[in-house]
Formats: sequence, C-alpha cells, structure tokens
Amino acid sequence: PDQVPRSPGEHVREGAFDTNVVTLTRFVLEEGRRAHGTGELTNLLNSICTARQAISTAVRKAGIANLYGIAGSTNVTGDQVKKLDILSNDLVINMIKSSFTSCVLVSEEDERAIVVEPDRRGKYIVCFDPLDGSSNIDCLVSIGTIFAIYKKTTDDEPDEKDALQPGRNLVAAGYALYGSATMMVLSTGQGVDCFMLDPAIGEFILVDRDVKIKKKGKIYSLNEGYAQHFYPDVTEYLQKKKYPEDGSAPYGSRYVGSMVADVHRTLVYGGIFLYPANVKSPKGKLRLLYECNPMAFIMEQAGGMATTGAANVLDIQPSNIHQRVPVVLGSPDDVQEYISIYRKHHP
Ligand code: AMP
Ligand code: P6P
Repeated sequence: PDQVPRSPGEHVREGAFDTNVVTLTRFVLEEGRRAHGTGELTNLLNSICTARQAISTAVRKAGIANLYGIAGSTNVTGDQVKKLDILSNDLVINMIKSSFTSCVLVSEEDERAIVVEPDRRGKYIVCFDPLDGSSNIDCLVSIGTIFAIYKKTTDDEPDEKDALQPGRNLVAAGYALYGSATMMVLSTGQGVDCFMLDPAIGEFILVDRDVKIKKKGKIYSLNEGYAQHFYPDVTEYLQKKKYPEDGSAPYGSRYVGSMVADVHRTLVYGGIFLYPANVKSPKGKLRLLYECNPMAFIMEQAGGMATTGAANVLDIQPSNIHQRVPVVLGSPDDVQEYISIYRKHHP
C-alpha cells in the first residue's frame, strides 16, 4: 500500500522483514503531498532528522570518540558546556541552514538568534535545544534534542522578534530521545507519530501512529529536592498524590532530570511532569521557546494538556527568546487536578 497506516497506535509487525517499511523520510514526503506543500517544510523536517541521526551516532560513540569532557565554555544558562553540546548545536544549525528553508534560528546554546544569510533563507523559524539534559551526558542517562517550527509572519528583514510567537502558531514540533534506542517523536498538527532509529539501515522507522496519552496516569515526575522552596499549590498537589484521601493507591515517582526522557515516559505511560515555579525560581527553569512550547504542542496533539498553572503554555506571548516559564504537563485529568489546586491558591 502506498498510504501510511492510518489506524491510531498501529505497530508495524515486529520480526518480519517489512519490504514496505515506512521511514520518516517517506512519511514526511507523503504528508507533504497530502498538504499540497511546495516541499519546503518536508525538506526542513528531513534536515532536522538527519541532524538527529548524526547526534545519535555522536552520543553513542562519545566515549570512544573522546567527545566527553568539559569544553571549557558555558552557555546562556551558565551550564558547563560539554563537547557533545557544541557538536550537536553545530550539526543542527548547519543542517537547517543548508536546507534553504529557514530565516531565523534560536538555540539554547546561542545567546542571540541566528539570522540565516540571505542566499540561504526560507520562510521558517526554528527554535531548538540541540542536546537537552546535557548534565546527564557523562553518566549515560538519556538525553534529547527538541525543536519547534514557526512560519515567518511578516515581510520585513528577519530578526530575533520573528521567533517571539505563541505556541498556538506552531507548524510542527518534536523531539529525539537518545535512550536505550533513539526515538523521534513528531507532530505537524495532525496527531503525534513515533519513529525508531534502525541503525542497520540508518533510517527512522514508523513504529507508532497517532499516539494518544492516557486520560489519567499513576506517576508524578518532578525534582523533590526543591521541596523547601515549593509554593503551597505544589506542596498540596504532591500531598494528594502521596496520601490519597479517596482510598486510591498513591502515585509512583519517577524523575530522570532530562526533560525529553521525563516527557516521553509521561506520553507513553501517562501521568504528570512538573517543573513549576518555586521561591528560588519564580519563573521556573525550563525555556518557553525550545522546551515548553514544543512539548506542550506534542502533549495537546496526543490528547494531553500543558499549563503554567495560570494559563495554557501554548497561549503565552513570549517576551524574549530565552524566557523561562513554569510547566505542568501530561494526562488531562492529572493536569486538570493540578490546575484546580493552583486556582485555589491563586484566586
Ligand atoms: P511548504 O510549502 O512545504 O512550506 O508547506 C506549506 C504548509 O503545508 C506547511 O506550513 C504545513 O502546514 C503544510 N505541510 C507541508 N509539508 C508538510 C508535511 N511534510 N507534513 C505536514 N504538513 C505539511
Ligand atoms: P533540575 C536539563 O538540564 C534540564 O534543562 C531539563 O532537561 C530537565 O528537565 C531540567 O533541566 C532538570 O532540572 O533542576 O531538576 O536539575
């Protein structure tokens, strides 16, 4: 069949040699034809995919290729920048620029937005975190790449302000998770699809179509090391998860400390991920443009929710490209329960 399987959550048969394997490249091409696009977004998505394949290779060979270790510089968040961070950032920038699809790039690694040179420009704006969770690199905990794609909305000279769009304007978003396997999760607004990297053929293969998150989960995920700084709404919410008053079982706790790993687990198993504001970080820690918005887009496309407590993440009008916001995302019933407690404390 020349159509991509349309039934939700359809798994490609495991074991059999599939001579009609649906690669990410093929999937994106078919979606592009269906959308009657010019091919620009298709080229952009495939260039991002290529960068992730290369990052996955680097991540998995880092020890051998001596890519570990401090590169001796720091990024805008003041984290020690490791060699893989720099390599990943360069890979993504170079692959996107050479796709002739984009005019402005915003990276967690670069203080200012990158304006693409005139002869290589296209209509898209890409915000990305090239290697999220980099503090986990040396202990081999899963890390990831996150991206968000917007269209330029004005005809004037491209610059940083073109990236200051609410998540509602997203054209596409997704992430790659470099875990026990490399998984690419993508949405262009018609649901969420998951692709597993098959190292044997160097292609991402469609493994889950139109993924939907559970309505309610049994896992909460946040860094409880900040408990003494939590605002009352978070403390009350956690109390209800640990000591349920309705006789139900307490929630389990899972926290990797890599947003991509914690969000992917939440997508697959259900539950709630929280990086809320606290007394020490009144805006939270995670970045709106290249962490919270893309993850909120994926969550909503999968039937989940993403809130700052006060508002839906995707409705926030960004004020600067490295803006931090509080984020609580996951199964809709779990996020709604948190929102009702938040509103009790913020009438
Ligand atoms: P383009 O002409 O390639 O920039 O595409 C124009 C619009 O069509 C995009 O902004 C998307 O909304 C849609 N589109 C194009 N290609 C794709 C694709 N591969 N997957 C999903 N939507 C697409
Ligand atoms: P904390 C990794 O450094 C990161 O940016 C996200 O991937 C992760 O969710 C968060 O920070 C972890 O922060 O304060 O719990 O160490």
